[in-house]
Amino acid sequence: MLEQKINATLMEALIDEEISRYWNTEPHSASTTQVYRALSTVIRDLLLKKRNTFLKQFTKNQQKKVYYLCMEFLTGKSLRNNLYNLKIEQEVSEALKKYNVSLEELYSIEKDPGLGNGGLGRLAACFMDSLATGNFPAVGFSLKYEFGLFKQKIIDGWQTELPDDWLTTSDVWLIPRTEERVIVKFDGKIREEWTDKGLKIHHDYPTQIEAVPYDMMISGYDSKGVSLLRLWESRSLNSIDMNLFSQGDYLRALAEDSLGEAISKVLYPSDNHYEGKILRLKQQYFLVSASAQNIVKVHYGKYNTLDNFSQKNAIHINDTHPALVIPELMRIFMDDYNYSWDEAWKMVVDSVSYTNHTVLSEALETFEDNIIKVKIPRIHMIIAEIDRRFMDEAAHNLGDRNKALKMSIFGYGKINMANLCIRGSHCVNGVADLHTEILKKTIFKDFNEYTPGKIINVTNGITHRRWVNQANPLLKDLLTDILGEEYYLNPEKLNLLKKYKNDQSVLTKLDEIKHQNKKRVAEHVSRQNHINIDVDSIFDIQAKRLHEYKRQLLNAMRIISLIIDINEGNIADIVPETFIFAAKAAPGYFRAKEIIQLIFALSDYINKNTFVKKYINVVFLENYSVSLAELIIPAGEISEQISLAGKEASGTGNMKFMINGALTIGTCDGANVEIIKEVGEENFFLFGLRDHEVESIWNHGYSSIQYYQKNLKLRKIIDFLNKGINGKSFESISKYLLGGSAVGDPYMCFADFDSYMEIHRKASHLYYSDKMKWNQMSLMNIGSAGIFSSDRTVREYAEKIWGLTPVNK
Ligand code: 4GP
Repeated sequence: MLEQKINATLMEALIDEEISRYWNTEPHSASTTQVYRALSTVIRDLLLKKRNTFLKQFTKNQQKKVYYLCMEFLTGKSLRNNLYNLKIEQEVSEALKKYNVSLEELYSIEKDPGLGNGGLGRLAACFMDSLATGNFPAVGFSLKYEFGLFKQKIIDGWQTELPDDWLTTSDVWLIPRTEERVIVKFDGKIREEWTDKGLKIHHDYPTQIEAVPYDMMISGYDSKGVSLLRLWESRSLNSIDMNLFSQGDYLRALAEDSLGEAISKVLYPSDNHYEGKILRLKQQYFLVSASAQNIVKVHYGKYNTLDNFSQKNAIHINDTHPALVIPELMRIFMDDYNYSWDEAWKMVVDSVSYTNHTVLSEALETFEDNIIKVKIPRIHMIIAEIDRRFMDEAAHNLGDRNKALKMSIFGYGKINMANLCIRGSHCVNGVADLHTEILKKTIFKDFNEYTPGKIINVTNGITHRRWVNQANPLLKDLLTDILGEEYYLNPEKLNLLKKYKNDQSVLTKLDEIKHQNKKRVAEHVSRQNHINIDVDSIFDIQAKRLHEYKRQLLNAMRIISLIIDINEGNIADIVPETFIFAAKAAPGYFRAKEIIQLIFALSDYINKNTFVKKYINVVFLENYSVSLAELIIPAGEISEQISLAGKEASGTGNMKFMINGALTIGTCDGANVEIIKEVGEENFFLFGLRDHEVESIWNHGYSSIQYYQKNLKLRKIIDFLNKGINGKSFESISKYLLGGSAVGDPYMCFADFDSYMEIHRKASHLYYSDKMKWNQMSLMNIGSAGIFSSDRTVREYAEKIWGLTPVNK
């Protein structure tokens, strides 16, 4: 697909040229970092060329484009993904011999751009890959955070956060587009003037911040498509006050500068959680204003009118964070291009769509009405007018103003961003069947009744090319031997693997691959944690953000129960198990940090206790990231997907483990429900309360004490926590579980405990008594995972939401 077919000789020439151009040195004396930078620059420029060719084509066809707005894109490393997708790993590897360096070495020096927290940001990155692969014209918009998600260091069991300076290597992938910078304006006062042409808005903007775009290219696999990820950097426009500077007041002269730059300084480190901070509001408005200005300018430049704006642009808001694009587009259409309210509103609603990623109340965004009024007064005016019109219309249609008020964007002095998103979009989607049903029944019930059909489901997906083919090359080789390469672009073809479920040689090979992947992880654990783990024991992994609702604590409770049994000599049911955890907690989330501390203490306890260690072991891997996930997921045998039913919107880790052959121990939550449907309940270890049971128990007043009193194992766990581990008491966790002033155990670990213990017994018994059956179930999971590819997900978005067609169709 490259204009010039890449071979090793050409590659060498291109790398040489970069080395000599940048460092004026001979190829043989270039350092590894220099070779990394030279190679990455070559690939970046190839992709840029390819994107330009792709752009020409869809521009010529006057095709619709999708703009995907998201505060997070957790892309993972670029070099390997791009070489893989361009299908030139072999040629590059060959070329690198000249520089005495291997591809693996180069891959390892690249830093993960941590521009996201977890599921939501990783999903956005998978979409960019699948959109490019499907030849869909797509642009992602986000911020160029100078510091991505913090680096996690565990010191004495406690998570500490260190800055993540990802730009020191990965800046090489960014192409500055200073000429396309725009101005984002804050603060000021508005004056309205009625003229013979209508209302004129006068606005003084004392704070003006420059938004400078940096472009990152994301290659499709074996396709013409290249997605563009445009990251905005904030710079103060009046970068330095020359008056103050010449008077010698350097610090004050520069202070102005740092205010502007603060906007894109750091990623908010929270997942599924929201805080109404002014800086966050500024980040959000900065992102949407810069992006909307850019979109409109490109459109106008091409068509010389905005009348056809919604036919040519789909604008997607990923979660409510970019919600302000709705009033911002209204502002641009009305104030800058003189459209009437009704015309502008139609253009906005027809082009905008919105995805919800969570039903957790603490994650649903609201901002103080007053903050918006002061910081972005014109936007506040427009939101108020959107709401006024909406309330009049809904009150009229429903014949009941109070009912209409339940959908209002304003309430209790706050602006409800989800209500703004639903009102301003033509389509709203949830991310898994169950999640969408819950949205329709609960938080978006009134909207669903008011505009039936507007809320739809599109189940999440992952790019299997990164999560299997790159992360698990041994499995890729086996699948390719059996199925050929067709599944790379048609993941549904993985289905054909099921024909081999009784083929002993395939099952044995799957077993060997898992073993090799476990060895890789064991080596990493020995290097990082100085712990030796038993590669013949079952690997049970829970890797995801640390959150109460995800219930790492339930997993830890089971480990404690096993320790107690082993110490008491009740070992009849005990089998060797290795528990691997990886998780970051939001820095201010005390309970989550405490749970990390508990897991760490358990690991420490076991590694000091040779008797317990004979049976089980626990490791906590620091600094969970895309790269670490790529290492550990292929080694998973049990995938822990144990959120309290009704709380996890979808999950995508569940899909990544499944496609790598892990069996899931999971609740009926999020996309687990669809995984069960695909793979069959017989190939899934299902446990726990269903979402309606959770709701009913909760509504009747959940009391963890009642479970505690009836259950000896729970009582012993609480005693263990109170007694402390290696001298550290965990009484505060036992209090949290038993309650006091607040409801104890709010995520119902006690209610699901027995069922969780039982399903684990079943799983580990099977693992040790009938490994072939286990491998067969593993094969069925891989074979059923095709539908969870993000290629399918983006096709559904394109058809059902964006009205987007691929180039050349
Ligand atoms: C996450 C959800 O928690 C997860 O279930 C889902 O798979 C993912 O989005 C992608 O849709 N939500 C967040 C968040 O990351 O910050 O709300």
